[in-house]
Amino acid sequence: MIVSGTESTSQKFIALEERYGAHNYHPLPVVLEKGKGVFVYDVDGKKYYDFLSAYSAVNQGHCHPHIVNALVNQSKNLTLTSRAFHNNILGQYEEFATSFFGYDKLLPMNTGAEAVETAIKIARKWAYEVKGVNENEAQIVVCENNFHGRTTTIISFSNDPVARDNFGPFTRGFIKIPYDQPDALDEVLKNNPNVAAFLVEPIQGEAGVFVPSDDYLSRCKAICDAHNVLLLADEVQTGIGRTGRLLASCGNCSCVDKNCSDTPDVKPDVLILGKALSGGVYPVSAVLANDEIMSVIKPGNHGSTFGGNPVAAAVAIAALEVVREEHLAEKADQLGQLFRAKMNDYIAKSKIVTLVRGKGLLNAIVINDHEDSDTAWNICLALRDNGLLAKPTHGNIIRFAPPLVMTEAQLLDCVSIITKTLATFEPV
Ligand code: IF1
Repeated sequence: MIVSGTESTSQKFIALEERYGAHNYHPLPVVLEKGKGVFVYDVDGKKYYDFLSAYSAVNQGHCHPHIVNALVNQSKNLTLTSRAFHNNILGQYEEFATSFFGYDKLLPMNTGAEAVETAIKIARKWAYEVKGVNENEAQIVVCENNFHGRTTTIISFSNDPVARDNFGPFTRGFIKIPYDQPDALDEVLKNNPNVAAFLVEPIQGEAGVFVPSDDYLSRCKAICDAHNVLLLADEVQTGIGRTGRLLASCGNCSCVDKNCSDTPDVKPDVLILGKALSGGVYPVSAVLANDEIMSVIKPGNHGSTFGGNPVAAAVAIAALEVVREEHLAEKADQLGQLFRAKMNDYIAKSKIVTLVRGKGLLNAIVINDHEDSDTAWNICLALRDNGLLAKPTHGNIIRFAPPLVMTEAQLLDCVSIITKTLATFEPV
């Protein structure tokens, strides 16, 4: 339980945000001041397991020394040149990351939403200049319940009223189909020669960690190929080890782990990365594609003041080195299987939890209550009191996504915190 001293120190910082910050979030009431590996500490020194990892940005663990060193060292030398001049790190990073993920070229940006926007722009330009679609008629197919970011174009094809309402007028040129239904994609592409691309999350994160059928992406890729349509994979949340593979789509990446057999490999035409590309140390995102596609972008077509800056480039190299050297994809795979097995043991005798789903260390439990109930929120408050931080996604789903640097003993400790907490919510 929280002692009154804790409450008052935290309350002071919460009140400042409440008074001076825009109210665009409803955070769990906990004020953090330090992070190390799988742990975060609040302003009173209370220690928590982080089971959100900043929405999968902190896959490498908080303040990973190798990544922080890269940040500190690079920031003493050169932080920003803009792209008006070259810098000596960007090319090294581009060489490193293209070989890491198996693409010809990389376009550097800062946030996930910017990378998604970049992919959309590349796909449209490709449609006009390579595929031969008439000007302004290109369409992009997206999925129901997608989450790709917060820009005006991206929310134009969201179906979350909270993210969308009263932000119109919206960008045209998007067609929505149900997720995990390749036949729906086939139907749209058969009837529409103006489709440039299909934009998809390999697992829908915000929708509640919705894992599609094993062959979903490979079937979508085949359908796209048959209709000369680009597959744009948004791996901002699923990429970089989170789901037990380097990428959730995984095609032809340099991922040499042996866990790639359950889902067929798919190489997206355009790969969108963010979040853990920097280990959460700095905003770094990227779009990767082969030359036939990326070459539609010419000087002046696209860019960003901070995109590809030396600090971002140095940090991203270090963050990817950690993923490879610490075998984080393999760890996520093994720990994820253990986590779901332990949760299923609990669920077998639970009334409050109906199921656990996910892949690697991107998992969610579904609470046996209606969507607008506050049970999931109350469980998260109790988890906080018991030393573990997680956040509901929708009223009745709790996402569990710890840093991938967790040990098996720590994971079992977390399972014990979670199950003991859940037990206090079981009906008597
Ligand atoms: C927030 C969710 C997660 C993403 C995918 C692009 C972006 C995201 C698949 C944009 C961002 C974030 C943003 C964050 C909450 C979070 C989130 F719950 F909203 F859906 F992770 F699950 N593609 N996801 O998941 O990346 O521009 O934010 O760097 O507070 O909005 P960004």
